[in-house]
Amino acid sequence: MKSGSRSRIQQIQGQGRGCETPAGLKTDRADQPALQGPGRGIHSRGGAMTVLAQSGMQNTFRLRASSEIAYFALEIMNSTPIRVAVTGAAGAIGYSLLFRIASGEVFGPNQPVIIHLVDIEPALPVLQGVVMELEDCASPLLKGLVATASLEEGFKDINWALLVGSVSRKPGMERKDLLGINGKIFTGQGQAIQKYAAKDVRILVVGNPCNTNCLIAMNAAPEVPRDRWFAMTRLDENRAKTQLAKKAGVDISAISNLAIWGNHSPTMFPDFYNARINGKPVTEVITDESWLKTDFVTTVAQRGTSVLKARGAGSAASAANAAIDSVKSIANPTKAGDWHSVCVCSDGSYGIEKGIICSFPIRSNGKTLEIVQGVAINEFSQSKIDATVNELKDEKAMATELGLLPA
Ligand code: NAX
Repeated sequence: MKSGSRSRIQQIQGQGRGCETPAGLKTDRADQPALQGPGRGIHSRGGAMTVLAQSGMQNTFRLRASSEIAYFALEIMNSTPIRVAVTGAAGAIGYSLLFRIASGEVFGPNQPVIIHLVDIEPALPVLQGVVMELEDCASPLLKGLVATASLEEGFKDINWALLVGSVSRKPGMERKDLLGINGKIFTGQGQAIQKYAAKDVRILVVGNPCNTNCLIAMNAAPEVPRDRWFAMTRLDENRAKTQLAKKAGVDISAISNLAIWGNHSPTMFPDFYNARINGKPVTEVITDESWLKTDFVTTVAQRGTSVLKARGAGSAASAANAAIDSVKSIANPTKAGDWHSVCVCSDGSYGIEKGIICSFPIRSNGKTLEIVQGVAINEFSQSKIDATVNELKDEKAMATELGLLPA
């Protein structure tokens, strides 16, 4: 791929300038000076609607149709669409992800989106088919599509980047070879994000090796704050929760506080000691500790391989689902007392090397994330965390040796 080449195959722009209210009333900024801030420009074509009051909720207005006696409470959309880039958009995970973004499931039912579908040049014909299908969903929230192999177009003004695209490991390929190929991709994408993305951009890396790819991209974009970079271990968390729920014979919603520590790889540690089932420690409900330490950890670690063997293809729908869960958990406040798993730039918590992208127990206040402090770690857990963190340090050393990270 020649980055920066203009290879856009389709662009639907300009639709995000107004918004349709649920009553089908067209809004238009150009002739509506009265309202400022989110939701500005709300009026009917003939000016029949008047804004009576703005409720405590952002973008919720109480409206009255002057032609009618009744009062209506209408929830209206944000007038400004956010731009979301998905790389590897022609791939399997992309196909499971894009339609859910367009439907409003990820960013909410009132948030219009413009999706940037980014892939390499040879994938553009396939991408064109994906674009057609997205259009054919007729989602009222989808305000534009940009399908491109150009990093400039792909990342221009984006608020979220979901970096899924990467090259899969081929038979006979060493881990270092894979890192060499994918590392270069993430260097270019990091630089492009710094140059072209919106100031509030947040980035979730899914493409493997996702922790180190994220580290490489983050280092290639020193002006993008480090707390905006995330890599995905949510699929491991979801897999672990399912195994615990099945073993305990409880509903999945009974499982909480399940943190994945370390690298998204078979070395990751699903921390069953601190997880809870209906508020009780897992070890009080599942008393077979040996099962937890062996079968459970191994099943979660090998789940991707098991899916691959059974399906003849890697986890795609569950991976897309985990990406959606990750974004929602980052962007919305965490339920009281709970936490979730996402890889963030280590601040040295729990003695984990500062600056590496590592999975921790995380809480969000909807704007910023914090690594949960004071989680108890016993000898077994510590040995597991050390092993997975050592693997991250090895990958970092490898990337440094390959010139993908500063020495
Ligand atoms: P596919 O092979 O189906 O799709 C990959 C797509 O990426 C292709 O369309 C390809 O053309 C595109 N691509 C390659 N280089 C690119 C570049 N430089 N810029 C933009 N696009 C590029 O793979 P898929 O099943 O979608 O998996 C994508 C990635 O997710 C893989 O690296 C995979 O290992 C990783 N996964 C990560 C998971 C996680 O939990 N973090 C779980 C699932 C998955 O294994």
